[in-house]
Amino acid sequence: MPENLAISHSWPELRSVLTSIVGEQNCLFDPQEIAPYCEDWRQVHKGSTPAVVRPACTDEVASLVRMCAQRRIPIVPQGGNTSLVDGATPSAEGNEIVLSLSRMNKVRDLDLVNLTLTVEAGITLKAAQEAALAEDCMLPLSMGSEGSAQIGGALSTNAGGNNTVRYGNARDLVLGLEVVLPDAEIWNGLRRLRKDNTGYCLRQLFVGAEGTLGIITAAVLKLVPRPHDVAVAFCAVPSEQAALDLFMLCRGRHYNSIQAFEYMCGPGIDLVLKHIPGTQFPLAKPAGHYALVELADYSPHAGLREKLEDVLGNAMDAGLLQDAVLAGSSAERASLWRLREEQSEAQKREAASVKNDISVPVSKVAEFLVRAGAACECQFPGVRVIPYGHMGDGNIHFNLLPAPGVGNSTFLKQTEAIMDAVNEVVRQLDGSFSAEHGIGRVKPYMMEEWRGGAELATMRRIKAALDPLGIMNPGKVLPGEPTL
Ligand code: 2HG
Ligand code: ZN
Repeated sequence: MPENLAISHSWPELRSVLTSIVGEQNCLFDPQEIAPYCEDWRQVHKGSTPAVVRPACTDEVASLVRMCAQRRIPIVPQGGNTSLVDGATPSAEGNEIVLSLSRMNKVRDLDLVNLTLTVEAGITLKAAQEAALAEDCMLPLSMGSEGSAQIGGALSTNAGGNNTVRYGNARDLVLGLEVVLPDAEIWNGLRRLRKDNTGYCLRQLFVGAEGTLGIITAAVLKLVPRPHDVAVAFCAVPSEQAALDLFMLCRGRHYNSIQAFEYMCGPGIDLVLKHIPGTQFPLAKPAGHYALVELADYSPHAGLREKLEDVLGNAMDAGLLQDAVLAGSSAERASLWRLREEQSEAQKREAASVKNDISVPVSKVAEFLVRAGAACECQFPGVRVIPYGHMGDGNIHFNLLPAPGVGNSTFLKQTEAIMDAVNEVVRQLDGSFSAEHGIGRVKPYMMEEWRGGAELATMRRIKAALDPLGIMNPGKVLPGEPTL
C-alpha cells in the first residue's frame, strides 16, 4: 500500500459498513470464498483481500467508493477476472477491497433504430451478444473468453478480439458510459449519439484505463445488423509471409466483408488437438502455418462461400495456400473456430507460458513472426515458440512455453528476459508491447521506457487529477506509486 494511504479504520467496523451497503450475502469475508477473486485466470498471480463486495446497482458502487475514499481503502474493480496481465486481482499485501461488478448484469436498453445496446458493466460479453442476436443484431466484440469476460472489463482494457479487423476495438464500439468516479460522484454519460462534439471525449479516457480512473458501471455499445451469410475457411499456408499475402488477397477482394483473419502455427494446433476434447484436425496433412478467414455479409444472398472458394483458388495458384477447408454448416464453422479459440486454454493445459501481446503495423507482421522466432530460439535454446493471433490487425500473441523437461517455475524466471528479446524486435518494427490485453500489474515497468516523457507525464497528471488519493486499482498501468 502506498504510504500516503493511511488506513483509518478497523476491519470489524469496516465489515459492518460494507454489509450495510450491499447486504450480508453480497460481502464475502471467508478466505475460501474469496480465493477465486484473488487469483488470475492463468493461476500465476495470487493476491489477497479482506473482502469482496458485490454491489447490485450504481448507487451501491458509489456508496462503496465513498466509504473507501473516506477511509483511504484501495479498490480493485473486477469483472470476469480474465485478465492476462494481472489487471483485476488484488496485491499480495491484503489491504485492497475487491469490488465485483458481476451482479450488475442487466440489459438496460436495446434501440433497434439507433442500433445501440445499453448494458451494465457486469454482463458477460456472451450474454450481451445474445441480447443483440435476439433482435437480429450483432455486437461485434468477440473473443475466446467471451463466456466469462464482462463488458466493464472489456471496455476497461479496450479489448480487441477476433473482429477488430472489421469493427475496431472496444473503444470503437462505445458511444456512452456511466462511471463512478474516485470521489464517488456518478458521471452519467450514457448518451446514444453518433455525433456529440461537446468538449473532451471523457468516455475514451475511461476505456483502456483498467479501472485506475474510475469504475465503469454501464455502457452504450454500437450494434450492427446480424450477418445472414457467413463463410469460414481454415487454411494451411507455407509461411508467415504467405499468410499475410493471403490476408491481402482476401482483403483486396472482400474489404467490406472480411470479419476475421487469424494466424496459428503448427505447434499451436497440435496443442489444441492434444488438450481440447472434441477438436479435430480438418485437413489431410499438418502444416507449419495456418490461417482462419471469415467473411460475413448482411444479405443472405451474398454468395460468400463461392466468393471465398474463388479467392482461395487464386491463392492456391499463386502458391500462397497448401490446402483449405470451407465450413459447410454453422456447426462446422464452430468447430473450425474452436481450433483458434482454444489456443489459449490448450497452452495453459500444456505448461506455463510467457505471453507477449504485441502489435506491429500489419505490413510488418510476417517479418515480426520470423525475426522474433529466430531471436527467441537463439537466445533461449529449446524454448517452444507458439505464436498466434489477430494477423489482420497486426496483433500477435507471441507466446513461449518451456523447453521439454524444463519446469514452469524455472521457465517463468526468464519472463523478463524473454519479453525483452521479443520487445526488441517489436521496437525495431515500430510496434507496441501491449496490443489488447493491457498493462495490468505485469507491464507497468515497461511504461517508462516505451511511453516515458510527455506521454507518461500526462497520464500521471490525469491520474492525479481524477484519483488524487490513489485508491483506484493501485499498482496497475502506471509505474511507481500514485502521487498526491
Ligand atoms: C486470444 O486472442 C486472447 O485468444 C488470449 O487474446 C491470448 O492467451 C493469450 O495469449
Ligand atoms: Zn487476442
